[in-house]
Amino acid sequence: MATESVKLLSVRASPYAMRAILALEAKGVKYEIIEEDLSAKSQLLLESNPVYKKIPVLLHGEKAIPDSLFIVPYVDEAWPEHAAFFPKDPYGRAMTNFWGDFIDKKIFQLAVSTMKTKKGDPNKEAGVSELYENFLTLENGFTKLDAKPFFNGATIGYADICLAPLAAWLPVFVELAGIRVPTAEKAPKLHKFLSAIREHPATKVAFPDPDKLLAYVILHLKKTSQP
Ligand SMILES: N[C@@H](CCC(=O)N[C@@H](CS)C(=O)NCC(=O)O)C(=O)O
Repeated sequence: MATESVKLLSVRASPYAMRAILALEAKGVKYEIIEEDLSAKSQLLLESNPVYKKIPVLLHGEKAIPDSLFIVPYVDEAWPEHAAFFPKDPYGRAMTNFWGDFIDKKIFQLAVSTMKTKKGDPNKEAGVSELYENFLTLENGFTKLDAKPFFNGATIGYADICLAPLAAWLPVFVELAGIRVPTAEKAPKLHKFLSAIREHPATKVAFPDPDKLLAYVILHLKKTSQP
């Protein structure tokens, strides 16, 4: 089945699409990117993710797999011949899923909603403070899972792929949400992770140019913000 065509409905700036690209790159899969315009969604997107109508969607032959959180494990299982994204033992798998979920909800979803909150709104500062605490909690997770430098060990796995787009988006979150990240003294493992992920060959493909990313997000927020 891994010989069927592989296409990804994507948006270059999306951290969720970046996860799907990182997974495909890490597994050495050949794929084609179909760039979506979210202001005029294609019929293909509407049909392949009829529930949420969001990117990314992985098209593998006739199958459509929506959502980065499901695409990454799917890629892991569909191409088992390359380094696995999950540990084999049940506890390691459960904890990898746990931290992946934490990263998605407590880092990305919170950072995005904080970024979209208007300056002066008390929820903005509350979001910034909560994120700071969540980074410290994540540092604890790195320690518990004995990350070196990745949660998955020497090769990237599920939780790493969930977190990796932070390396691309951090300047955007700092600029537009004013988020604060604990220093390297307070969160050495997080900083080590971010350096290692920036050096990972898959990120060279998955991450857009930082200036272009910031310009895109500013424009997108202007277009979508309420008058
Ligand atoms: N939980 C989803 C989130 C995907 C998501 O929010 N995609 C955004 C782009 S970054 C989207 O397609 N938005 C279009 C819309 O909301 O209509 C995932 O991890 O893939």
